[in-house]
Amino acid sequence: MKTKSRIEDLAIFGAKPAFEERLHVGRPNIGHREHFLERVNAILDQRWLTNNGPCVQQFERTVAKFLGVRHCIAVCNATVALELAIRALRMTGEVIVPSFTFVATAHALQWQGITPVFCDVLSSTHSIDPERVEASITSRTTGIIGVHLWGKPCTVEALADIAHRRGLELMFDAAHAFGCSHQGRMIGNFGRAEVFSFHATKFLNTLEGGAITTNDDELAASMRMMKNFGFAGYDKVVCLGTNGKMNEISAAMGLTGLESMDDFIEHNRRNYRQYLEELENLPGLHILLYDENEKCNYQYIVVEVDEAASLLSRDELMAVLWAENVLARRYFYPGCHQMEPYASCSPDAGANLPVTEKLSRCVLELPTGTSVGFPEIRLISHIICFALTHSAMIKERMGKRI
Ligand code: T4K
Repeated sequence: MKTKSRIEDLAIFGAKPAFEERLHVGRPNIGHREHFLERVNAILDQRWLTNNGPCVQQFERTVAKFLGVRHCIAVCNATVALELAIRALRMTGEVIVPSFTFVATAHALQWQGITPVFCDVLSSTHSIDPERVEASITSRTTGIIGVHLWGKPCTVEALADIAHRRGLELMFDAAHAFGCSHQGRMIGNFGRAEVFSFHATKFLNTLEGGAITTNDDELAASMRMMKNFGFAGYDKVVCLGTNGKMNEISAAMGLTGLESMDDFIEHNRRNYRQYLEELENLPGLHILLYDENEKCNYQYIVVEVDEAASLLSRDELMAVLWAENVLARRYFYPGCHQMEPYASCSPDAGANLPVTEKLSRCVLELPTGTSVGFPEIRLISHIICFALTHSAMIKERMGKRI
């Protein structure tokens, strides 16, 4: 059997993986290539490459319409978008964020001299736990940043209630959540502002890119100026700004991806359902479920490997997958609180973050997206099933290598 012979050749036992055969997490979704190239040609013909050009304007209008939000401000990446929104909301002192997120969420605060206060997450959704948020508020707290991790919405209402009662700003890192909804309303409309990432690895990509969305006219105007050095017209700078502009080629990629979004979702949903079918009933393995009554982008296949019930640990399973050229990833490991500069500032932070600590030890992200289909998922699932049913042999061979 093909899977068996591949497994017997595990690279951890000495075989060399063929680079071009690797199955990655995060392979970009690429829309209609010809449409993209036509747009690029038009951009080159017009010789308008950046600085709020026609493609960026069209991209912003299209995204705002799709999300049903008043303003979309396209930016060069989501990290800068977070920095802009945080500054425009005048957050200072301490801001409460989850530690179980990509480190950019925390860095966007620290970069501006604001202390990210790490808060634990809910084990059900992997998003920030409102009860823990409330307990983390101090006299220095000015805001909360929720992260809709994996495109699964935060408990938005509970967070809004806390922000309202305690006089705090609330915004969301929606880097993973383009095309997702919460109670029928598109993500992009919650809090004072929301930030999307259009990085190559995201559901919708602009190569590199991001956007801030808001229904607040004043806030939008201020962020627009900030992303363009603080210019409020020719020769007139009215505030401290930066260069956060999206370029035209990126916007062209975004417009092209938007045309194919329904296909991306359908493909991702098929992949998700196949993984559910193939991996169901394996001891100690849980796939994070999406609420199919909401709009989802299904961009992430997130597996929890239960340390107590599984026959292999998450890291052992990952080693087997990597040996078989399946580059599953430990997102988000370790938690931000264990990364610098945060670990040195608060070496004991983990004591208050038991769910984060557990998730960072047990979560594994598997390849999906439009570059992965039925045969790849079948192969990945077979490798996982084989590994779990031959765990003793795998452990023994791994032990011998050490
Ligand atoms: N907030 C959250 C919650 C985020 O997840 C992120 C980004 C941000 C904020 C900040 O957004 P941006 O400022 O980036 O717009 C990757 C991405 O670089 C990062 O955007 C993403 N989150 C994070 C979760 O993943 P790395 O360091 O893990 O990337 P890397 O180079 O290891 O690539 C990841 C996988 O994607 C690999 O398997 C290879 C594959 N890949 C990657 C690229 C760039 C491709 O197949 N093709 C490609 O072109 O951070």
